[in-house]
Amino acid sequence: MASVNVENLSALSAKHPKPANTFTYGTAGFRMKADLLDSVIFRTGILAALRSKKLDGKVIGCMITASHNPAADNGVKLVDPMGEMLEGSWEAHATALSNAQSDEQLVDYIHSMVSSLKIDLTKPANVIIGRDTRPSGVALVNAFVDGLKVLDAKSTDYGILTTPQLHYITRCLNTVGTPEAYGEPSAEGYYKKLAAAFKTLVDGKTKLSPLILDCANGVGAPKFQEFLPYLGDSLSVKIVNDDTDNASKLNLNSGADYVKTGQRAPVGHKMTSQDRCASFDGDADRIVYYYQDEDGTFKLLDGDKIAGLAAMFIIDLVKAAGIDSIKVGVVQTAYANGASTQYLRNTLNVPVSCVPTGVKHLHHEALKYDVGVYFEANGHGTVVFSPSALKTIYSAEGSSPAQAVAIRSLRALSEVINQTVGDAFSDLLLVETILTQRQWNPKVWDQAYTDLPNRLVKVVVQDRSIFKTVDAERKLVEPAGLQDAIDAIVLKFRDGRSFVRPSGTEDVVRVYAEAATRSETDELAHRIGGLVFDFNSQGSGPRPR
Ligand code: G16
Repeated sequence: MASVNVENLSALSAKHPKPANTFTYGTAGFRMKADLLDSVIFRTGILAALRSKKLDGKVIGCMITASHNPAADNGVKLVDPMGEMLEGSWEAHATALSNAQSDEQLVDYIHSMVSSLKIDLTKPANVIIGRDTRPSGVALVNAFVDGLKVLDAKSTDYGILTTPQLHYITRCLNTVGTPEAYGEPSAEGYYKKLAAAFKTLVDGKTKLSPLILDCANGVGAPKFQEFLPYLGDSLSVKIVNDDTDNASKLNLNSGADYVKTGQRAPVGHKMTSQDRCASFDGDADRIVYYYQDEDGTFKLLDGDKIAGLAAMFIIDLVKAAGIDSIKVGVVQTAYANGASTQYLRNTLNVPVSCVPTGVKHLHHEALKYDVGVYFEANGHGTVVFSPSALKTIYSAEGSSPAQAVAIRSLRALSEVINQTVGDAFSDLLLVETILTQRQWNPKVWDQAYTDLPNRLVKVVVQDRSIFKTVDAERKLVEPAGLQDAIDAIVLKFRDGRSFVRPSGTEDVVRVYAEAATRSETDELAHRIGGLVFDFNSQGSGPRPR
C-alpha cells in the first residue's frame, strides 16, 4: 500500500497555504474568486492522483474553468475515466481535503482514504489537464501539478480547451484499443469526428442561412474558429464576441447565461428578424438559441426547446428506421418550463424525470433510458445512447431504402453527439442537423409549444448554506417556515409555480417563478425574491425589485 512521503508533501504544500475560508465541492466542482483557489487546486491535484491510483492508473481529467461566472472567478472540476463527472461519493473527499487545517490533517485524511477505499499508492496515476481562457488559469494549473507531484502522478497539460473537449479526450485515452474506442484523443480528433458525422447528416440537404454565434468572449471563440475548416461548406457560422485577449469581457453582457437569465440578446450583434442566433457560455458546455419576431420581440430557444426538438427528431428517426423498440426518455430539472414538460409528456408521449440541478444528476438519470435526452433549461445537456441501443442501431439493416437512410442517420447522430457531457459544439451540430433535415427556421421550431412566462432572480444572502431543499430542489426544508410563506404567495397567482434553491456555483440563492402572464410572473418572482431577502434579515445584496 505504501504511505505518503510527508516531507515531499510538506515542501509542496508550503507553496500553497490554505486561507481561512471553508470550501465545498459544489454543482460543478470548486468555484470562487480565483485568488482564493491556490490551495484548493493543489489539494484537488492530490485527489486526482488518488482517484487515478484507485482506478488502476486510468486517466482522470482536470478542467480549470469557472464557465459562466465572471472573469475574476475560476474553478476546477475533475472528470472520471469515461468522461463523466467525478463520482458523487468522492466530492466529500474533495471537500474534506480542501478544508484540512494543517499538513498533518492533510496526511491523515489521505491515509484514511487509502485505507477505507483500499487505494494502492504504488499504482501509477495519470491525469490530463485543460483550462479555459482566464488569465488565472496558468498559475492554477501549476498548483494542480504540484498536487500531483505529492503522489508522483504523471500529467499531460493540453493547454486551452473547451470543457467538453477535455471530457472527450479523457474518454478517448481510456478506451483506446478497446471495443468502446471513442475517438482520437486530441482536439483535432474531436473536430474530425464531429465534422464527419455532421456532413453525413446534412449530405444533400439545402444549407441553412448563416448562424450568428456569440462565444461570450470565451474559449468557444478560438476553438470554434479552429473547428470551422473541418466543417468546410457544410455549415456557415459568423462568430461574434470573440475577444479573448481582453479577459474582463468574458461572459460580460454576452453568453448563454446572460441571454437565458435576462431573456435578452447579447451585445456584439444587432439582431434582425432574418437572423438565426446562438450563444455559448464561457467554457462552451452550454448553448441557447434565439431569434427576433417580425414585431421585434426577442424569442428564446433554451435547453427545454432543444430537448423537445431532439426528442421529437430521435423518436421519428427510430420509427423511420423500423427499430421503435428503442425507447426515448427525457430528463429535466425544476427549472424546466411547465409547458415543455407537458409537451414532452402529452404530445411526444415520452417519460420525463425531474432531478436536482447539475449535469451529473441528469446524466445518471438519462442512462436509465435506451436513449436518454437530458437538458437543463440553461442549455446544458446532451443525449446518451445505452450500449444495447447502440448495438441495435449498428446491427439494424433495414428492409427498405428509407429505413436504411434512417439507420445511417441514427448512427451518425450517435457520433455527432458528445455523449460524455453537455457540449455546446456538439449540441449546435445536433440542432443544425435537425433544422437542416426539416428545413425549419427558428420560428417553426418554436411552434412546438409556447413557454409559460418565467423569471429567474438572484438574491445575495449572507449564508446560502442555510437553504436546504428536497424533492429535486422544488421544496425548501430550511430555513423553517420559508416554504410555507412561499406557498402562500404562489397560491395567489394563476398557474403560479416558484421554488428557491442555493446556487452551487455562485454566492447567491436562485428564485424561479412561472405564472400565467408576464406581469404576474415578474411580480411573483420579485415577491418571492423579496421574501428570501427579508427572511431572518439574511439578505446582504440589493433587495430584488
Ligand atoms: C454548472 C453546472 C450546471 C448548472 C449550472 C448552474 O454549469 O454544470 O449543471 O446548471 O452550473 O448551477 P447553480 O444553479 O447551482 O449555480 P456551468 O456551465 O456554469 O459549469
